[in-house]
Amino acid sequence: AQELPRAYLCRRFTPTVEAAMQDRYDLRKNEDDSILPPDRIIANARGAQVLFVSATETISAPVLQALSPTLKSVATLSVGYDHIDVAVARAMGIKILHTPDVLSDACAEIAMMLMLNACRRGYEADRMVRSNQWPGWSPTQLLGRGLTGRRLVIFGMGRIGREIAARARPFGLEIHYHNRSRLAPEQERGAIYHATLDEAVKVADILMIAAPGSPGIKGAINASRIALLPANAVVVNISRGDLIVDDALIAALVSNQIFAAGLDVFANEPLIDPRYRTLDNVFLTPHIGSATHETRDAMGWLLINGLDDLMHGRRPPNLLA
Ligand code: 8YV
Repeated sequence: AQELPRAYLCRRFTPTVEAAMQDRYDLRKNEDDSILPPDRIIANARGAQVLFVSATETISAPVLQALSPTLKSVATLSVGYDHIDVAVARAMGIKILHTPDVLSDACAEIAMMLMLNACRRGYEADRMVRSNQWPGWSPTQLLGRGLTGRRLVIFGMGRIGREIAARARPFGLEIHYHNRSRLAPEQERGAIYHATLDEAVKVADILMIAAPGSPGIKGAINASRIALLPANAVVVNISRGDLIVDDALIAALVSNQIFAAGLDVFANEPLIDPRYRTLDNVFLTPHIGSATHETRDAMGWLLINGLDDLMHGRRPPNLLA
């Protein structure tokens, strides 16, 4: 029998996806699904041609170098690739595959969940009922901020941003966006373009952060930008935590300079800034944007199919480098 190529799986994928991997590879797994530091990845994956990772693994130049020349491809179960040194991989001829498109719907759903819960005080409402602290209905109880007729600014109108816009329109939100460049009209679908982030932030009743996590926009949502937000604004982040300066956002939440925030991503996950846990006006989720059964299967299959393409000399649609 022909020998199967060796692969190492850093995180446990869904059963169907792991079964498909098992058919194609001599597969070794990080059985307990722990987050492996670079030295453990290097030790465990030695000899592998394919490395399956997620955004929790840092695949920096030393990791790529230590696993070369055997390593041919890194397949990441994420659309984001800020955890991978793509330039070094490219220079070394190591192919990088990621998971665009298949997770856009799921991420847009979580964006809506965060936005609605932040605007309508979902955390406080749930807690009131659950903790048996509901004194009964009152005309002034848990008043939120409505969505209808307000302006939603999408920072990063890419694949996911456009799915958010599609879901937000029926809520009666007026859609604005900021990207490095303006979209074509058929992608824009009436959304209003702002050439600078400052201009966009100034009109953001709701600021939705959906931009890819690239070094150039780290800390983009800082104190001076937060100061530009209209009164009672809501900030939502489904992208990467390091786009926000936590000190600045927390200060604005504490002083009620902004109304609320909804956060699915954080700097230094899972060790989030502990002050977030003490605030009533934030709605927090643990990086579950793409976490549906269907989406995680689709993400896994996209990687497997892309690797099959590479094996047969075809260019995979999800090839980064
Ligand atoms: C991933 C994500 O599930 O795709 C991304 O970039 O942030 C999530 O969908 C997560 O990062 C684990 O890889």
